[in-house]
Amino acid sequence: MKITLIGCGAIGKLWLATLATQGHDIQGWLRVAQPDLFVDVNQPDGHTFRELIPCNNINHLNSSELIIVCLKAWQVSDALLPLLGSIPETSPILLLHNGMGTLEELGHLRHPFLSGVTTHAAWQDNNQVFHVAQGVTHIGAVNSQAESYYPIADILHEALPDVAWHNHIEATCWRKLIANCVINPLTVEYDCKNGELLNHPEKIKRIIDEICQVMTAEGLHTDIIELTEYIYGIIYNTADNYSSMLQDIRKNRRTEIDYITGYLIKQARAHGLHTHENDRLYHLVKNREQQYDGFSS
Ligand code: KPL
Repeated sequence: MKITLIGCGAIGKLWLATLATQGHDIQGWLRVAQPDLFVDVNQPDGHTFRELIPCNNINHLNSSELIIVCLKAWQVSDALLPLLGSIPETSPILLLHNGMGTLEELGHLRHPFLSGVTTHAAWQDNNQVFHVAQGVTHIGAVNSQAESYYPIADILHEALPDVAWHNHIEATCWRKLIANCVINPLTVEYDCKNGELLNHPEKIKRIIDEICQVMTAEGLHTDIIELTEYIYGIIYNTADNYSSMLQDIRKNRRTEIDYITGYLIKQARAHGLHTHENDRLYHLVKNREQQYDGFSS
């Protein structure tokens, strides 16, 4: 399959490597155009992938059958809007990022759009990617044009298992949003690994209670006990990791707080709900961001 992958950070390179290994005709797309990119990925089982992947070829983009976007949430609309005219209108576009709210920024969607969340963990050091935790990627259609594209889940599953198709991806995205609303800003507050949050159960409870009220107002099914178990499951499974938000703060990079806690607060306001604990954490992270002189890329 002819695929363009926009955004070549750690998770993007993991998809480039695994899809190229499956024989797909894949290219990368970088903000600063380059003819190719050296992709060096180290898998947990010791397998390595070290190859040059072609990049930024407009003819390839014009005929790509699938576009995968692995950018940070705040980069999506600026990167994607100028490219939409060059992507065939029948080619699905899969957005894979933390947080919610990017679809609203894209306006009327003519292409089939898919949304997804992943629990794979990968980090990059000196251009070497380390795939440190196997996970699951959940994907699904966000507009009616995309509903018939469920076979993409099998294609992606062959490359980087597990991939699961969901008929109601919004509910799955909300679950990941809750995990991010709890773990990401709290790890910034305590400057700690995810696992250390087990010492702060009262704060975790307050955040989850507020989110459940918003989800109920949105008409989504919520079960506080089940959601709490799900969040603690993620904290245990990623106990030794630093959250992506804390990594961004430590590197003076813009965080995804506007699309995580910021999105939750916006939805709460629309229903006339107060979210005191989430408001506090939102301002804490925004203040930390403002302490840098400028964002580094
Ligand atoms: O997705 C994550 C992130 O760090 O952004 C979590 C689930 C919090 C794991 O670290």
